[in-house]
Amino acid sequence: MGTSVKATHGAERPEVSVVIPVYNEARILEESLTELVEGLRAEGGSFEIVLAENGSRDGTVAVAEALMPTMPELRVFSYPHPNYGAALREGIFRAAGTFVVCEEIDIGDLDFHRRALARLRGDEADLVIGSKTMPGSADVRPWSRRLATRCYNRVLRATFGFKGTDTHGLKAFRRATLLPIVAACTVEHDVFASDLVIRAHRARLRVLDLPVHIREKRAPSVDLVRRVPRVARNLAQLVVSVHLQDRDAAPPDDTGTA
Ligand SMILES: Nc1nc2c(ncn2[C@@H]2O[C@H](COP(=O)(O)OP(=O)(O)OP(=O)(O)O)[C@@H](O)[C@H]2O)c(=O)[nH]1
Ligand SMILES: [Mg+2]
Repeated sequence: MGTSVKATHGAERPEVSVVIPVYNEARILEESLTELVEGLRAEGGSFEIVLAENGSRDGTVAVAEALMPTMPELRVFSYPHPNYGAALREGIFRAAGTFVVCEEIDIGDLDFHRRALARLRGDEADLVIGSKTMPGSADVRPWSRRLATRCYNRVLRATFGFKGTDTHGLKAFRRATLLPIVAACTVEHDVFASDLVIRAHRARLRVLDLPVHIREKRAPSVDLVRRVPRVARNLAQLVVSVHLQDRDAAPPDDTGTA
């Protein structure tokens, strides 16, 4: 089903894979990637950028491919239908780095990369979340989206007993540790990010939330209200999936009803 796969990095595995789902981002792609790649080169470590595109109709892939000759760290893959979760999941599977940083093209927060990777290299955490709601964070997105994030977190708390402070957005992890969790995720689109974080908590991985300062490079791309029905549907799927997992993991009933 994949339409194109391009890889120009050498045979050696980079230390860090930065996975970025992109959808209709032609307008900001070159500027954002250039800033990110120059920043990462200045850090001095080995890295690749995995652009996970699906369904764009604005020439996003052509812009990315035009950058590849001057950005040997860039890899691009593309599928036909828009799906944030499917793109992120596939990007994580394709990542070659020891560590994976999940980014967004309208963010590019190198300060988060530095702080998260320091914790991962020091083996202080398995999964680091860039939290938009915990003390020390600064979120200058429109009030409606800040409110949506807080309401969504409340739903996750009430439904799954979620103890963290954020699930959507920036995250970083040691790839080998998280791969089984990513493989177990069942929900796509936006809620994939929550599926991943909730499963990591439930698997008792060490999940560390770090505050981030969120400043987006462009206005929201998808209307918030239009996202609600799909998010609700995907959350319902996640409830069922987690319930079934709990049921399958429960010890057999030994009450002896022979
Ligand atoms: N591949 C892929 N990437 C997507 C899709 N939707 C969003 N993205 C990318 O995911 C990242 C975050 O998307 P945003 O639209 O900024 O989403 P957000 O900030 O979480 O939420 P809003 O800005 O409120 O819509 C960006 O890099 C987008 O290009 C999609 O359907 N497919
Ligand atoms: Mg955004």
